[in-house]
Amino acid sequence: MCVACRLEKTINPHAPTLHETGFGIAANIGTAADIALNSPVIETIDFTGDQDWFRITLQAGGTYAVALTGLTLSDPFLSVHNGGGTQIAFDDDGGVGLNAFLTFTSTFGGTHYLSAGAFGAETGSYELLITRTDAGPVARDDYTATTATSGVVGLGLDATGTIETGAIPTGSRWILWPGKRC
Ligand SMILES: [Ca+2]
Ligand SMILES: [Ca+2]
Repeated sequence: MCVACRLEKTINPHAPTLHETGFGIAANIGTAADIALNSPVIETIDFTGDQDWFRITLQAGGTYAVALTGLTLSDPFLSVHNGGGTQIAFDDDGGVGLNAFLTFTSTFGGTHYLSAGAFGAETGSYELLITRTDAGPVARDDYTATTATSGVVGLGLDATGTIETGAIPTGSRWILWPGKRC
């Protein structure tokens, strides 16, 4: 239990233990805490200067919105870091009031870190949320559903493809013919 919590418990044994919940979250790329898109995380800034880093894998070219909203924390501060821990974006008061909010477009695919912190000596609980704001990757059709298809399959040979979207229309018929396109 942290010093502040011990003091709080001494004064009021029934005080909530908000200060303990995020105490073990590292402020570096060694963090064991993860966050997923559209899944808000509630944790705490436990002491002056505390930062909680959350790991997430993002796609190159994706545009993301990150919101750090104070619950008992009155002045959140947010930053985004690349896989090596270098800061690539930050915000203090881009949200409502003193809350932090930013959008950024990832220039590379892979591990990123979101850092939840506070301005000055603030402590308290917060909610961190990341969402994707662009349409996401466009599904690429490997073979068309017309006679113009480039797909070829022969007897005794394997052919692979992916159903990227939608469904096979009702009444469709598949005909296999040696050495011919189907
Ligand atoms: Ca913490
Ligand atoms: Ca702020």
